[in-house]
Amino acid sequence: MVDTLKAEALRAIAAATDPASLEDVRVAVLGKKGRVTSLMRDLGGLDPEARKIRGAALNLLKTEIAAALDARKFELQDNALAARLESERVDVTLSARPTSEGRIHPISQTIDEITAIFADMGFAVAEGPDVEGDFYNFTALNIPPEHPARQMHDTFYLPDAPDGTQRVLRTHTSPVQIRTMLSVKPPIRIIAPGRTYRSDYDMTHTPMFHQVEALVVDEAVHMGHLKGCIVEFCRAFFDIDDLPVRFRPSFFPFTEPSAEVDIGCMRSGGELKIGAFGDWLEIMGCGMVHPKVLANCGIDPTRYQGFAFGMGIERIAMLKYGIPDLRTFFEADSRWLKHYGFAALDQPSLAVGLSR
Ligand code: 2NM
Repeated sequence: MVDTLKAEALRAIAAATDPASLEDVRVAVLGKKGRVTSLMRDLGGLDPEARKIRGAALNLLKTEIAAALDARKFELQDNALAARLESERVDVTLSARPTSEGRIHPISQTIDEITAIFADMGFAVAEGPDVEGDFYNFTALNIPPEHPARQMHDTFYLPDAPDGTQRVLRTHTSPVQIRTMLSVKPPIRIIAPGRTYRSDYDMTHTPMFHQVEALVVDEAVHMGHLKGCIVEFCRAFFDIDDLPVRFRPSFFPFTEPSAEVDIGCMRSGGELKIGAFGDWLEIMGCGMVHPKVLANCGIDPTRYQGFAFGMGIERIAMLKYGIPDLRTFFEADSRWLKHYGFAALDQPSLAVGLSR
């Protein structure tokens, strides 16, 4: 009788799959009206000797069933926790995968790459206004009043400022260098990326385009520093360690001496291969800052020298990324951007790679 009850109770306990059905089993066996409880009550009708033996057996049964109920209760709790952990599983080591269709524009990407290279050489980024005064855009740069760059058909002139000064849309980012030289003492090491404007529109010119210019001013700065800096930049930007770089004498009003910089390439069958020997491709202008420009900015040219260079961002982006048509940069064509654009999370860095 006790053995059958024990076997039935243990089977029911094992069969309970949740806390509620396990509680039902406990009530049916050990509860006030449970089967063990009622057997206990029946003990009163037995003679003392039999009562002692049966009482001991029932107590043992009760203890064993209570232990089995406890064990099953913990087992069910463990199972429930394991199921919950499994269903709420999160792989925290999984990197984020952007679902958006958004892309970084090749101009932004190229500016970020140039910034990463110069930041590594110790340059800071400087900015200035798109609407400039004639002094910062021309006069301080030693560009004379009759210079062709000042002509109506090259420069966008704006109505005069209230104080009578002539306003223009900056035709280069050099006014940022002028503002920097006027406001901070050497040593200076900056790059100035940004929008520039010229009244020109054909296959290879748009009225708004982007430039980055660099300026270094310190004591004992010379042409060797300029050449080393530019060669280093070109090789890092195009990711070609032995990229041929050539300096050709040139003229700018704001530098003396001045040079144009070419990189080696090969043209064959409509294809352009950068880094090969054979042909040359012009990619920027440079020079030692003209003593008059330093003096215009309150820097003593007998104590300080500087070098500067500038390049068009669309042009070098087209060369690096094989973009054939300048005007497509400004068409806001989402198919073009999907093809030539860059993933938002791939930030250019010299440590990880400029462009992946
Ligand atoms: C170029 C080429 C050569 C240049 C010069 C200066 C300043 F302000 F320091 F005089 N800024 N940028 C410079 C020199 C720019 O771009 C083709």
